[in-house]
Amino acid sequence: MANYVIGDIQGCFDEYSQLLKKIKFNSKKDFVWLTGDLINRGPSSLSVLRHVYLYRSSIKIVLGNHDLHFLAVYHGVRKLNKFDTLNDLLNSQDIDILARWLTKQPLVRNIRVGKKEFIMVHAGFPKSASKKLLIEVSREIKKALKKNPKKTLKMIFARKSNNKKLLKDKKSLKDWVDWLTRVRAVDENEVMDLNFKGKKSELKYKFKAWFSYDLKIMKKHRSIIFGHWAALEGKTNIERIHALDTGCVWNKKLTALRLEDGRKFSVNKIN
Ligand SMILES: [Mn+2]
Repeated sequence: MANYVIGDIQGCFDEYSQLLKKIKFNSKKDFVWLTGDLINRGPSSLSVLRHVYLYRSSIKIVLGNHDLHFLAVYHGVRKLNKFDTLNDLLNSQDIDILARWLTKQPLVRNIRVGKKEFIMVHAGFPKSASKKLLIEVSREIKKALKKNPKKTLKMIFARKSNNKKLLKDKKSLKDWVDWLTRVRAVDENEVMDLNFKGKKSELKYKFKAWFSYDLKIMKKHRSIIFGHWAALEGKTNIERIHALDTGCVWNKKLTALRLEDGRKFSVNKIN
Protein backbone atom coordinates (compact mmCIF):
# COMPACT_ATOMS: atom_id res chain seq x y z
CA MET A 1 0.00 0.00 0.00
CA ALA A 2 1.30 3.44 -0.90
CA ASN A 3 0.18 7.04 -1.31
CA TYR A 4 1.11 8.97 -4.45
CA VAL A 5 0.48 12.62 -5.20
CA ILE A 6 0.26 13.44 -8.90
CA GLY A 7 0.63 17.00 -10.23
CA ASP A 8 -1.53 18.89 -12.73
CA ILE A 9 -2.86 16.52 -15.42
CA GLN A 10 -4.79 19.12 -17.48
CA GLY A 11 -6.42 16.59 -19.77
CA CYS A 12 -3.20 14.67 -20.54
CA PHE A 13 -4.89 11.29 -20.19
CA ASP A 14 -2.26 9.18 -22.00
CA GLU A 15 0.55 10.42 -19.78
CA TYR A 16 -1.67 10.00 -16.70
CA SER A 17 -2.38 6.35 -17.64
CA GLN A 18 1.30 5.73 -18.27
CA LEU A 19 2.23 7.20 -14.91
CA LEU A 20 -0.35 5.04 -13.11
CA LYS A 21 1.17 2.02 -14.83
CA LYS A 22 4.67 3.11 -13.87
CA ILE A 23 3.77 3.36 -10.18
CA LYS A 24 1.76 0.11 -10.49
CA PHE A 25 -1.32 1.81 -9.08
CA ASN A 26 -3.61 -0.74 -7.46
CA SER A 27 -6.97 0.84 -6.59
CA LYS A 28 -7.58 -1.83 -3.94
CA LYS A 29 -4.44 -0.96 -2.00
CA ASP A 30 -3.06 2.42 -3.02
CA PHE A 31 -4.23 6.01 -2.78
CA VAL A 32 -3.64 8.64 -5.44
CA TRP A 33 -3.99 12.32 -4.57
CA LEU A 34 -4.29 14.93 -7.34
CA THR A 35 -3.16 18.56 -6.91
CA GLY A 36 -6.02 19.93 -9.06
CA ASP A 37 -6.33 21.20 -12.64
CA LEU A 38 -7.32 17.73 -13.80
CA ILE A 39 -8.72 19.18 -16.99
CA ASN A 40 -8.36 21.83 -19.73
CA ARG A 41 -5.64 22.85 -22.22
CA GLY A 42 -4.78 19.18 -22.87
CA PRO A 43 -6.59 16.87 -25.33
CA SER A 44 -8.57 14.45 -23.12
CA SER A 45 -10.32 16.16 -20.24
CA LEU A 46 -13.33 13.83 -20.43
CA SER A 47 -11.22 10.67 -20.13
CA VAL A 48 -9.32 12.05 -17.14
CA LEU A 49 -12.45 13.09 -15.27
CA ARG A 50 -14.23 9.81 -16.02
CA HIS A 51 -11.26 7.82 -14.74
CA VAL A 52 -10.94 9.85 -11.54
CA TYR A 53 -14.69 9.62 -10.95
CA LEU A 54 -14.68 5.85 -11.51
CA TYR A 55 -11.87 5.36 -8.98
CA ARG A 56 -13.08 8.05 -6.61
CA SER A 57 -12.79 5.80 -3.56
CA SER A 58 -9.01 5.67 -4.00
CA ILE A 59 -8.27 8.83 -6.01
CA LYS A 60 -8.78 12.08 -4.08
CA ILE A 61 -8.46 15.60 -5.42
CA VAL A 62 -8.41 19.28 -4.60
CA LEU A 63 -9.93 21.78 -7.02
CA GLY A 64 -7.75 23.96 -9.24
CA ASN A 65 -8.53 27.12 -11.19
CA HIS A 66 -9.21 25.19 -14.41
CA ASP A 67 -11.62 22.83 -12.62
CA LEU A 68 -13.49 25.84 -11.25
CA HIS A 69 -13.48 27.51 -14.67
CA PHE A 70 -15.08 24.40 -16.15
CA LEU A 71 -17.76 24.40 -13.44
CA ALA A 72 -18.42 28.09 -14.14
CA VAL A 73 -18.88 27.34 -17.86
CA TYR A 74 -21.12 24.39 -17.04
CA HIS A 75 -23.29 26.57 -14.81
CA GLY A 76 -23.47 29.34 -17.41
CA VAL A 77 -21.44 31.80 -15.34
CA ARG A 78 -18.48 32.03 -17.74
CA LYS A 79 -17.91 31.53 -21.45
CA LEU A 80 -15.38 29.21 -23.04
CA ASN A 81 -12.25 31.01 -24.18
CA LYS A 82 -10.21 30.18 -27.27
CA PHE A 83 -7.60 28.18 -25.35
CA ASP A 84 -10.14 25.93 -23.61
CA THR A 85 -10.32 22.27 -24.61
CA LEU A 86 -13.45 21.37 -22.69
CA ASN A 87 -15.84 20.54 -25.50
CA ASP A 88 -15.59 16.74 -25.17
CA LEU A 89 -16.48 17.11 -21.53
CA LEU A 90 -19.28 19.65 -22.01
CA ASN A 91 -20.88 17.50 -24.73
CA SER A 92 -20.65 14.20 -22.89
CA GLN A 93 -23.68 12.26 -21.68
CA ASP A 94 -22.36 11.96 -18.15
CA ILE A 95 -21.57 15.68 -17.81
CA ASP A 96 -24.15 16.20 -15.03
CA ILE A 97 -22.80 13.37 -12.89
CA LEU A 98 -19.19 14.49 -13.38
CA ALA A 99 -19.94 18.17 -12.73
CA ARG A 100 -22.00 17.39 -9.63
CA TRP A 101 -19.18 15.27 -8.23
CA LEU A 102 -16.56 17.92 -9.05
CA THR A 103 -18.60 20.62 -7.30
CA LYS A 104 -18.36 18.66 -4.04
CA GLN A 105 -14.56 18.50 -3.96
CA PRO A 106 -12.50 20.45 -1.41
CA LEU A 107 -9.79 23.08 -1.98
CA VAL A 108 -7.53 21.86 0.79
CA ARG A 109 -6.74 18.35 1.99
CA ASN A 110 -4.81 17.07 4.96
CA ILE A 111 -3.13 13.74 4.15
CA ARG A 112 -1.74 11.57 6.93
CA VAL A 113 0.89 8.93 6.28
CA GLY A 114 2.14 7.39 9.51
CA LYS A 115 3.43 10.24 11.68
CA LYS A 116 3.83 12.52 8.69
CA GLU A 117 1.25 15.02 7.56
CA PHE A 118 0.85 16.66 4.15
CA ILE A 119 -1.21 19.74 3.38
CA MET A 120 -2.31 19.62 -0.28
CA VAL A 121 -3.64 22.65 -2.13
CA HIS A 122 -3.68 23.62 -5.83
CA ALA A 123 -1.84 26.97 -5.64
CA GLY A 124 -0.98 28.23 -2.14
CA PHE A 125 -2.12 30.12 0.95
CA PRO A 126 -1.23 33.16 3.11
CA LYS A 127 1.80 32.87 5.39
CA SER A 128 -0.38 33.65 8.40
CA ALA A 129 -2.77 30.74 7.80
CA SER A 130 -2.93 27.92 10.31
CA LYS A 131 -3.90 24.37 9.40
CA LYS A 132 -7.17 24.76 11.28
CA LEU A 133 -8.04 27.93 9.37
CA LEU A 134 -7.28 26.34 5.98
CA ILE A 135 -9.46 23.32 6.73
CA GLU A 136 -12.29 25.55 7.96
CA VAL A 137 -12.10 27.84 4.94
CA SER A 138 -12.05 24.88 2.55
CA ARG A 139 -15.13 23.51 4.30
CA GLU A 140 -16.96 26.84 4.03
CA ILE A 141 -16.23 27.18 0.31
CA LYS A 142 -17.29 23.59 -0.29
CA LYS A 143 -20.53 24.23 1.58
CA ALA A 144 -21.24 27.38 -0.44
CA LEU A 145 -20.55 25.55 -3.73
CA LYS A 146 -22.89 22.76 -2.73
CA LYS A 147 -25.68 25.06 -1.54
CA ASN A 148 -25.68 27.42 -4.50
CA PRO A 149 -23.05 26.58 -7.14
CA LYS A 150 -24.08 29.28 -9.59
CA LYS A 151 -24.09 32.11 -7.07
CA THR A 152 -20.82 30.93 -5.51
CA LEU A 153 -19.08 30.60 -8.89
CA LYS A 154 -20.26 34.10 -9.81
CA MET A 155 -18.61 35.37 -6.65
CA ILE A 156 -15.42 33.42 -7.35
CA PHE A 157 -15.09 34.80 -10.87
CA ALA A 158 -16.21 38.35 -10.12
CA ARG A 159 -13.81 41.00 -11.42
CA LYS A 160 -13.30 42.45 -7.98
CA SER A 161 -13.63 40.80 -4.63
CA ASN A 162 -16.92 41.63 -3.05
CA ASN A 163 -17.14 41.66 0.66
CA LYS A 164 -20.62 40.27 0.93
CA LYS A 165 -19.43 36.77 1.64
CA LEU A 166 -16.74 36.90 4.30
CA LEU A 167 -15.17 33.75 5.63
CA LYS A 168 -13.73 32.99 9.06
CA ASP A 169 -10.78 35.35 8.98
CA LYS A 170 -12.64 38.21 7.22
CA LYS A 171 -11.18 37.58 3.77
CA SER A 172 -13.83 37.38 1.09
CA LEU A 173 -14.70 34.05 -0.49
CA LYS A 174 -13.21 35.25 -3.78
CA ASP A 175 -9.92 36.25 -2.16
CA TRP A 176 -9.65 32.88 -0.48
CA VAL A 177 -10.30 31.02 -3.72
CA ASP A 178 -7.64 33.18 -5.42
CA TRP A 179 -5.15 32.20 -2.72
CA LEU A 180 -5.96 28.51 -2.84
CA THR A 181 -6.21 28.12 -6.62
CA ARG A 182 -4.31 30.98 -8.33
CA VAL A 183 -1.56 32.51 -6.18
CA ARG A 184 2.13 32.53 -7.13
CA ALA A 185 3.66 35.93 -6.36
CA VAL A 186 2.92 37.76 -3.10
CA ASP A 187 4.32 40.78 -1.27
CA GLU A 188 5.09 41.21 2.41
CA ASN A 189 1.54 42.44 3.10
CA GLU A 190 -0.07 39.39 1.51
CA VAL A 191 -1.05 41.24 -1.66
CA MET A 192 -1.07 38.88 -4.65
CA ASP A 193 0.16 39.60 -8.18
CA LEU A 194 -2.20 37.29 -10.04
CA ASN A 195 -0.76 38.12 -13.46
CA PHE A 196 2.67 36.73 -12.72
CA LYS A 197 3.29 33.25 -14.18
CA GLY A 198 7.06 33.27 -14.67
CA LYS A 199 10.01 31.67 -12.95
CA LYS A 200 10.99 32.42 -9.38
CA SER A 201 14.08 34.24 -10.67
CA GLU A 202 11.87 36.57 -12.70
CA LEU A 203 9.97 37.89 -9.67
CA LYS A 204 10.31 41.66 -9.41
CA TYR A 205 10.25 44.45 -6.86
CA LYS A 206 8.57 43.50 -3.60
CA PHE A 207 7.10 40.22 -4.80
CA LYS A 208 8.26 36.79 -3.68
CA ALA A 209 6.96 33.27 -4.13
CA TRP A 210 4.14 32.68 -1.62
CA PHE A 211 6.06 29.73 -0.10
CA SER A 212 9.30 31.73 0.41
CA TYR A 213 7.87 33.47 3.46
CA ASP A 214 8.03 32.09 6.96
CA LEU A 215 4.87 30.00 6.85
CA LYS A 216 3.03 29.66 10.13
CA ILE A 217 1.79 26.22 9.12
CA MET A 218 5.23 24.62 8.83
CA LYS A 219 6.07 22.12 11.55
CA LYS A 220 8.60 19.33 11.79
CA HIS A 221 6.29 16.50 10.82
CA ARG A 222 4.37 18.52 8.23
CA SER A 223 4.92 19.05 4.49
CA ILE A 224 3.17 21.11 1.85
CA ILE A 225 2.27 19.93 -1.64
CA PHE A 226 0.95 22.13 -4.41
CA GLY A 227 0.65 22.25 -8.20
CA HIS A 228 -0.35 25.18 -10.47
CA TRP A 229 3.08 26.79 -10.98
CA ALA A 230 4.60 24.96 -13.95
CA ALA A 231 7.48 27.43 -14.38
CA LEU A 232 8.99 26.14 -11.11
CA GLU A 233 9.64 22.85 -12.93
CA GLY A 234 9.03 20.91 -9.73
CA LYS A 235 11.52 22.83 -7.58
CA THR A 236 11.00 25.12 -4.61
CA ASN A 237 14.47 24.59 -3.06
CA ILE A 238 12.75 24.46 0.31
CA GLU A 239 12.65 21.31 2.35
CA ARG A 240 9.20 19.77 2.81
CA ILE A 241 7.57 22.14 0.31
CA HIS A 242 6.84 20.21 -2.87
CA ALA A 243 5.90 21.73 -6.23
CA LEU A 244 4.34 19.03 -8.39
CA ASP A 245 3.15 20.76 -11.57
CA THR A 246 5.93 19.77 -13.95
CA GLY A 247 4.17 21.14 -17.02
CA CYS A 248 2.94 18.01 -18.80
CA VAL A 249 0.53 20.02 -20.90
CA TRP A 250 3.42 22.35 -21.87
CA ASN A 251 5.42 19.46 -23.35
CA LYS A 252 7.37 18.68 -20.18
CA LYS A 253 6.36 15.85 -17.84
CA LEU A 254 3.84 14.49 -15.36
CA THR A 255 5.16 13.68 -11.90
CA ALA A 256 4.09 11.52 -8.96
CA LEU A 257 5.53 11.82 -5.46
CA ARG A 258 5.38 8.77 -3.20
CA LEU A 259 4.67 10.06 0.28
CA GLU A 260 6.08 7.07 2.16
CA ASP A 261 9.67 7.64 0.98
CA GLY A 262 9.67 10.87 -1.02
CA ARG A 263 10.59 9.14 -4.27
CA LYS A 264 9.49 10.81 -7.50
CA PHE A 265 8.27 9.09 -10.66
CA SER A 266 7.62 10.83 -13.94
CA VAL A 267 6.65 10.30 -17.55
CA ASN A 268 7.42 12.65 -20.42
CA LYS A 269 4.76 14.28 -22.54
CA ILE A 270 3.92 12.00 -25.45
CA ASN A 271 4.08 13.88 -28.73
MN1 LIG B 1 -3.71 26.04 -12.03
